[in-house]
Order: sequence, then C-alpha cells, then structure tokens
Amino acid sequence: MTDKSALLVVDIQIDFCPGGALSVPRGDEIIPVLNRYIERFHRAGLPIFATRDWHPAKTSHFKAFGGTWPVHCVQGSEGAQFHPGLMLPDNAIIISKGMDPNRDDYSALHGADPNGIPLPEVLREFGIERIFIGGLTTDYCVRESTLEGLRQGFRVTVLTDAVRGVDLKPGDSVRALQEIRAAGADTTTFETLRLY
Ligand code: VGL
Ligand code: ZN
Repeated sequence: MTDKSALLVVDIQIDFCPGGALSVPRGDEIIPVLNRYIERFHRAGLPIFATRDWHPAKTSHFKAFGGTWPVHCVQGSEGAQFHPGLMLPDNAIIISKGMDPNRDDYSALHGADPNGIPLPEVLREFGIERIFIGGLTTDYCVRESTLEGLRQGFRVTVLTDAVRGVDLKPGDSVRALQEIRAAGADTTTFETLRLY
C-alpha cells in the first residue's frame, strides 16, 4: 500500500452551483467538505488538481447546437470561474476539459494542464497511482473520470461525501456510484479517509 495519491477536485464552478446556468441541486454544500480534503492532501504534500469545464461558445454539448445542456462554463465567462468558496492552494494544477466543439466529453482524463499536457501524462510524471475524486457531477464528470481512470490503470477512490449529481433521470447518481464500485473503484468519506 505505497501507491502515491493525488486529489482531483472536479468542476466546482459558479455555473454548476445554485444560481448558475446548470445548477446542481445542493452543489455548493460539498465545498466546505472539499476544502477539508484539500487541506489534508496539501498538508500531506500530495498534489491537488482542480478541473474546470471549459467550453467554446459553440459546441454540440449545448442544446442550441444539438446537445443536452443549457449554455454553461463558456471559456472566460464569469460562470466558468471556480466558486469563490473553494480554497485551492497556489500550487494546485488547473485542468481544463470539454474544449472540443464536436464532442460531448465529460472525462477529466481527457483534460489538459495549462501547458496542454494531458492529465494522465501529468499524473504519471508525478508518479501518481491512486486518484481521489470529489466534486460535480456524480453522474457525469465524476463517473466518467473514475471509469476512465480505472481503464487507464489508476486506482480510484470516490469521495462520497463530496460529490453531487445532476439526476436528469431520478436515481442517476445512485446508479453511477453502483457502477463505479462494480468497476473496481473504492469509496470513502472524510472520517474514514486513509491516504496510501
Ligand atoms: C458536466 C454536465 C455538463 C460535468 C459537464 O462535468 O459533470 N455535467 N457538463
Ligand atoms: Zn459541460
């Protein structure tokens, strides 16, 4: 049990919080919880990645162009900013995702750092073997990033007290958690957190 760990904080952006363009019910409730995880990882000297949904103005992800969602998290817009309550350390690494105008892509593993280096490469450079994932949304980005992380050979732990879902269909988030467990992900809450 010596796998090196990283924290992945997913999409804590104004548009996903109450009052935002694609607000997730009670999405802001997890921010104080995530701040505790962030502090814990930071003090342990472990890297912290913060993803942002970062869409071009025209993308097939949006209803207006054939997709599912209202316009949200457009690159450079106010709604795409991190929620002001999120306390990221200065050395947190920002990962942008969802930039392809022709693809509905939720996985943070398809995102890239400010130098354009894909997240999986950055993780491997850090020697990361286990990713702890919390944030928004349980049924899309958290789900897909977890499944993709497992496929790429990382171990993944989902922070169940620090995720919230959209639930377009009732029960989507519950099903997403069942699915990621069946795929081999671990789950934890802050009280039972064990860093490897
Ligand atoms: C997401 C809905 C729309 C996500 C992104 O990152 O979970 N969900 N765009
Ligand atoms: Zn999006």
